Amino acid sequence: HSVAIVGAPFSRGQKKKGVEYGPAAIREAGLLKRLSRLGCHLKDFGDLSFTNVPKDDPYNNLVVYPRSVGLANQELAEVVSRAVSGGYSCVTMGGDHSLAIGTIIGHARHHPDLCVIWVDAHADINTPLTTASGNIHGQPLSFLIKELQDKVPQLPGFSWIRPCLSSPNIVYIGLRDVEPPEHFILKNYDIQYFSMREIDRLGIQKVMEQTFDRLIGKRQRPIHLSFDIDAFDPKLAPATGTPVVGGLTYREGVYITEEIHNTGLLSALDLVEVNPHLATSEEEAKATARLAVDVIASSFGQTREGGHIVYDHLP
Ligand code: DIR
Ligand code: MN
Ligand code: MN
Ligand code: MN
Repeated sequence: HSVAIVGAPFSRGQKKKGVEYGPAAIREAGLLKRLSRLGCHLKDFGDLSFTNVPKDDPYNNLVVYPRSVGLANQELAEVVSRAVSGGYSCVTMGGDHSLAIGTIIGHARHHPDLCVIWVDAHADINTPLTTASGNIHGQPLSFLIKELQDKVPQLPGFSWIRPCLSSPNIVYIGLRDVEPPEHFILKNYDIQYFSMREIDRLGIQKVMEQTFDRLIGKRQRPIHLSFDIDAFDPKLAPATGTPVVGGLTYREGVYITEEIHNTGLLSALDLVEVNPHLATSEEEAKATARLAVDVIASSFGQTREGGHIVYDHLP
């Protein structure tokens, strides 16, 4: 198993300082060692440094840093597509969730038939015209979904972007903070979601069964997992920009990633929105980063039951 590691210390998809330190925190929590111990062959692309865009005025007096987000994602897409073309599964550590624009487009250059599992408290599907916050990390999917493009204006810095996803090829897990225009889009474009309510009702096992039925039931395709750490309950992942009560338990989160590993189809993973500066203690920051490492490790084969090599003779 070959895994590429990309740090994307990018924060201009939202307004809070500190999410650019996510990659360093996840590295410090021991990501590379954990993946090596699982037998992954690693290629570390390091933490990218994105080109600074000065004088990046808001679009419509509202949507912040469009040129910075556009250019950083263009640079990131290049790296992800190189990694995936080289035969690696690509792990991107954020950074805020706007970077999924670049990772998914980069991934789709090599695997145009990919599907997306979006694990998040939020739907991240506002358009630049429906957004209330003006933050692009609440909008990435709007730029990627083909069926939505007549509703999405082109932002400055976004002219390179081509939508690469079809709405039936996305499934959400963990939603619990969806704005009215986003809910309208989910319903109107027939996008499948399992909110926290569906997890309560069905249990996480049935949720994963139905997720795979929808995405890979008819034919196998590469999976892009975009995992926002705020999908977890804030008690487990306090160091994040927009925590929402009532989130995933540790066991639900790990079950999701164990099942995704078991498909053998995981081809790219984003782990985003770890913001060590928003923790109220060092321990909170460390716990959130450790949780991110657990999510990534179980996506690449770490199991709770353990594992073994075949012994000739037990010592
Ligand atoms: C909100 C929050 N829906 C927005 N989104 C967040 O800004 O559009 N996404 N926090 O992760
Ligand atoms: Mn998100
Ligand atoms: Mn979120
Ligand atoms: Mn494996």
